[in-house]
Amino acid sequence: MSHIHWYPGHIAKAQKQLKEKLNLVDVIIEVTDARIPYSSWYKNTNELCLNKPRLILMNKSDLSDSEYNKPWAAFLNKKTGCKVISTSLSNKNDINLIISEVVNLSKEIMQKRILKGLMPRPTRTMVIGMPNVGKSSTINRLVKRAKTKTGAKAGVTRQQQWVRINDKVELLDTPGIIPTVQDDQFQALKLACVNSIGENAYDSEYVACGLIEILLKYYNQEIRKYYGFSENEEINLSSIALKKNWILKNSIPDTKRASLILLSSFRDGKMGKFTLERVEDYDII
Ligand SMILES: Nc1nc2c(ncn2[C@@H]2O[C@H](COP(=O)(O)OP(=O)(O)O)[C@@H](O)[C@H]2O)c(=O)[nH]1
Ligand SMILES: [Mg+2]
Repeated sequence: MSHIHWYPGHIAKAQKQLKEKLNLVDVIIEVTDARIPYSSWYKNTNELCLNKPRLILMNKSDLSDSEYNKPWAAFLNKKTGCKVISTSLSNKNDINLIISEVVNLSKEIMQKRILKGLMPRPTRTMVIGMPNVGKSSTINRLVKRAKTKTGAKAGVTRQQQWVRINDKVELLDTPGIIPTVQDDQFQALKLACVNSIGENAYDSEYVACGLIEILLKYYNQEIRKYYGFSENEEINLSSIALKKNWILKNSIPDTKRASLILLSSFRDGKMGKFTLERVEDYDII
């Protein structure tokens, strides 16, 4: 039985819309979540992206365990051949890096245009990724950069849905959503943990139990400390609810409440900086 449900009809439509947009660009910026680099990276992107040059961002790296950012960047680079960088809302420098990487990645295409006798033009790029990984935030940050750099010049205002970031780069101002088409339930569970899956597709207690299991595997000490459990106490939704004194009528522990608060504390980094996946578990080929 599967616990997290997919809607194949929506997926086909979303994929078609995404392909139409991808046709318009030279370079693709794919955003993933640094806490689950494997599960938030779309495995068929090479095909979906028509083999166009692509920059992969491991975003929300302010919430991930910094020890694992580099190994995961190396892993994704090995699997895709793409440049991979860690980014986050709190890192102001990464926007410049994104822009310069996009320019770098388009050099060959621009050279070819010139050889064909075509007019030089700015590199066109767009941001894609699964839900909630930070696509809109990344677009907003890029667009803000555009204002400060080119605001005073004439002729660089918005034209249709393209935003001129600088004289070399134009950005499509809406993201491409990669439908979370996953038949792997463990991957789906981790996507639910980072809020990348609609909340009505799963039961919060099921997802929270899965998250507890992963956290106990990799961050046992930290979780015990966070909730105040000793070495040999069992940690589950009931024991957390009891500890917090979240009790329903008839003295039943409020496991629903425990699950919702656990998920939100994990998602906003209150519990700590955690990465839920390890390269060793996937680096088999
Ligand atoms: N901590 C943290 N939160 C982020 C980061 N990037 C985006 N977010 C938050 O994640 C949520 C989803 O971001 P959004 O850009 O709307 O994701 P989208 O669905 O991919 O467009 C929002 O609450 C953002 O504020 C980041 O680098 N760090
Ligand atoms: Mg968005």
